[in-house]
Amino acid sequence: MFTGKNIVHSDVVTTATKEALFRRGVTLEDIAKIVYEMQVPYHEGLELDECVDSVERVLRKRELQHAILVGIELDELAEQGKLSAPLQQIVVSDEGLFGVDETIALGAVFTYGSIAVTTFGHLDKNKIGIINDLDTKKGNGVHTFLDDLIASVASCAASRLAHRKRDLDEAGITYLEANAQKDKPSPNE
Ligand SMILES: [Ca+2]
Repeated sequence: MFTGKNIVHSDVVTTATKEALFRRGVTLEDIAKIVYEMQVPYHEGLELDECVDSVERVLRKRELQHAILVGIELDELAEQGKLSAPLQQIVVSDEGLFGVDETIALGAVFTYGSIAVTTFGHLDKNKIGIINDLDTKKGNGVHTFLDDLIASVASCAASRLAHRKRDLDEAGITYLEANAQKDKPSPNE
């Protein structure tokens, strides 16, 4: 019978997700910088704060939260040598044919549509920002899942921004104007 007793509140999951990223040395700004790099060619007046905001919003999505919690947990257990053989060795060595890290991360981007999927594919091939930092820091902790999860969050946030830009275009305002309007006190204040 469904009693709701075993339900974890969304806020708890959101907090745990952000804490897991911070614990692994990843800030929202780190991810936002990737979003900025991916989207600035298409967005006149795009600001890093917009990208941070977009990252913050996609991190409220359960699909992403669950992927992040599962992936980071596996990285951490592998780091502590707590996985059983042969999975322990496969995760630690970030074996090229493993692919489950990418599958989990990719599974979380579908909710943001085709722009998120193609951005994820691009980031998988062209590691930029903190994804590249993690890649070059190999041997310094296990980040087999983390790099793909960051690509996933960045792709979703980039797609969200792209769609927002389209909405603004249709409303006849640019990012610059929208930002300026946001900074203005509302007439009722
Ligand atoms: Ca990986």
